Order: sequence, then structure tokens, then C-alpha cells
Amino acid sequence: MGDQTGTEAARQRPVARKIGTWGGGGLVFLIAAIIQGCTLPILGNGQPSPIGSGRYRADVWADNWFALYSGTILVGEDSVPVTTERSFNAETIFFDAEWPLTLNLVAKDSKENDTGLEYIGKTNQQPGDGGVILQVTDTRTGKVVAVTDGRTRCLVIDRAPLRPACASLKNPSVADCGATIGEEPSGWKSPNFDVTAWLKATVYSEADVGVKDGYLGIKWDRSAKLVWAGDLKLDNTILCRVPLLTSTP
Ligand SMILES: [Ca+2]
Ligand SMILES: [Ca+2]
Repeated sequence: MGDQTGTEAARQRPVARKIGTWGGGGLVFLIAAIIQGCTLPILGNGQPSPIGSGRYRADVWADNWFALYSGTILVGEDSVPVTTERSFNAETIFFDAEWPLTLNLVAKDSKENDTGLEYIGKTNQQPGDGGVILQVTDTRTGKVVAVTDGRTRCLVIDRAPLRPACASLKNPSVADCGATIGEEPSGWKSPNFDVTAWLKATVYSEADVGVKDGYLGIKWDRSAKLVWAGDLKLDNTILCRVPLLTSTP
């Protein structure tokens, strides 16, 4: 299932223009930009301004990983693999798209294997928790046109452990923990795919999610909320359709 996303990423990457990374990868990007002779104006808040073009700007922060699609087209994904521990970078992506936008978001909490646990065998062996926030701004008007909020519809396709007490076992197996792992529904990224049967996302506070690192480098609109499915710890992979804030561009 993770491979599916990766394959699409490889196929569709030429369409995407991922512009900046405010986190561990940001420094690499900055150095690369300087080498290439780009100028990176520094804003008053100390953040380098994003560069590139594209009418829409998406700011995304995920614990731990995301991929953002405009309809079926991948416009950008988290540059830090989901297997990276403590991956809390944000990304800023510019893209062009026809109105009305269809915004599809895949978000994954990291897990070491299908037990759903992380840090297996260490003293902090546990089911990790997720959380994601997105805002999309129309750069022509400066208006925020889409955000993750309580109207976002999400489907959980990976839930584990089903028996969280397995986290206290010495060598927990998938059988000990239990998991429900499914496939992405065929065609779910299509604008015609009806997501009204999916549950509305749960809105979480910054404290619930434990925001850090790249999250703090983005100026989030008040309407943009941290969301996840109903269980921040046990729901590991979610597919979400992010609603628009306005019916007109
Ligand atoms: Ca996590
Ligand atoms: Ca988890």
C-alpha cells in the first residue's frame, strides 16, 4: 500500500513542484538554493520565503508523513520518509490546479511494523501518535481556500495495535497486537468519488498532537485545524478529502 503511493510519486513527480522544507531538510534545500545562485529573501520572522511558482500554496505539517494530491495528481509529499523517527518537518508546496480543487491527503503515523508499535525492544516501546494539518492559499488573492478541519472526511486503512496492551510485552508479535490493514479504495482520489460515507475527522489541539519543529515555522490560519481519525494512536494511515472553504476561487 505504501508502495502504491511511492509508485505514483515516481510517475507523477514532474508535475509537482515541491518548494520548501521547514525542518531537517530545509537546510539542505537552502544550501542547494545558494549553490544554484538563487536568492532567498529572509522575511521578518526569520523564515526563508518559499520560492517557485504555482497559483496555490499548500502548507502541510504531519506527524509523521503525508502525500498531497490535487485530484489524482501528486503535487507533493513529505520529503522525510515515514520510517524516520521523530519526523516533524513541515512542507510548503506550490501547484496549479483547476477550480474547484479536489484535495486528497494521505497521512501516516510511523510504526516499526504491523504491530503498530514504535521503538520496539526499547524502554519507550509504544504505539506512536499521528496528527496532520493543511492549509491551501490562493496566491493571487491571499485567501485561504481550503483547510483541514472538522469537515474533513477521512478513512482509516491501517489500524494497529488493536490490543494496545501488547505494548507491554517483551517481544510483541503482530498476532499479539492485532491489526486491521486494508487497501486504498479504487479511484478514491477522483473528484467524482463520494466520500460522504467516510467519518468526519476529529479535531485535536496542539497539546494533543504535541506539535513541534516544522509546525512552529508556519503561520497557520485560524481556520486550519490539526486533525486525525478517531484514535490518534491506533489509527496509523488515513485517507482524507480536504474540503474547500469557499465555493468560488
Ligand atoms: Ca508519530
Ligand atoms: Ca500509531
